[in-house]
Amino acid sequence: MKKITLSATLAVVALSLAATASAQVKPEDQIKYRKAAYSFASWNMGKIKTNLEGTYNAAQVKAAANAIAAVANSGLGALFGPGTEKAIGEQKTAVKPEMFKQGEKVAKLAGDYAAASNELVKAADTGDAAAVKAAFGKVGASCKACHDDFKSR
Ligand code: ASC
Repeated sequence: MKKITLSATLAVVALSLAATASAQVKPEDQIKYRKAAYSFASWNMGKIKTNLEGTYNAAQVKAAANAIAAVANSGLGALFGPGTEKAIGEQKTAVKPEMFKQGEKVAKLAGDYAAASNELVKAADTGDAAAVKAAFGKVGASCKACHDDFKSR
């Protein structure tokens, strides 16, 4: 039997709850909201990167880390409902349709992203730039892991 981490298990639960939640949001809005969520997380990643490369402002890093964790823990699976595997009118998506057939893998990736983001918050709370740098790298790696498999262009 395969060993499943707690965060992956929680992500599976989140995905099954997501099926209910996604029914309440129009497919084109699911695409719109998930793109907005990842763009917002990306903006916050950029702020942390700038802090690590220049003057470290602990309050700004904490705020950014919390924003990223909020996105990662928000149950994003709800925004990958049926019909959202390709563009709907003007609402484009870079998701690869294969993502919708690999639930277990996606749950693991989503769980890793949430776990890494939660560690980033803990590191940011310490105010230790070196700890933030390490945790930030792990969050970036969790973003990349999903992009490598499931993001086109
Ligand atoms: C970011 C950002 C991403 C990820 C990815 C990591 O800061 O916007 O999409 O990190 O580039 O490889």
